[in-house]
Amino acid sequence: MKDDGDPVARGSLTNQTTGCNSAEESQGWYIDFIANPGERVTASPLVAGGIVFFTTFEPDIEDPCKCGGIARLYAVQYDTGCPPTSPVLDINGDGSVDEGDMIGEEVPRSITIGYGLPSDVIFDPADSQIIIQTSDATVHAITVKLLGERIRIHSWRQVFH
Ligand SMILES: [Ca+2]
Repeated sequence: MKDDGDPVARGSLTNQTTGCNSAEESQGWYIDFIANPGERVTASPLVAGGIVFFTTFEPDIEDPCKCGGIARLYAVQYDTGCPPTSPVLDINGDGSVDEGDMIGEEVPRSITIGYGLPSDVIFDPADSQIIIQTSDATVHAITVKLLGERIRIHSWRQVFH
């Protein structure tokens, strides 16, 4: 979303619920989770290498009071909401990100990562992995390939309180 200080109406955003529409003239984009009843974002997103990563949780539709549900990871272009132009997530789990991580001719914008409420997304630049924990205590490490230059730590400073 382009924030110029004025309130943004839904009508001035591009609907990216299905497909990839041009977002050039709009003030941002949105995705409605209409394919999976109850699906919602419950944790903070992360932007890295032009991609916004965020998790969603779809409660168990049979018994919404149960603690379980489906956790998904989304990876879309941060400025348009469109799927990445080349594979970003290692969806077949072979440790590398390439054409084998496409579904047919398309780069998927989300994958199911497990069962339970997902945590915030954490990026591990040393191993190029997205780390997410689900409420069933499983830690999911998904290899990613970011667009552009590889992200690495150039320096750091330690702050004592
Ligand atoms: Ca792969």
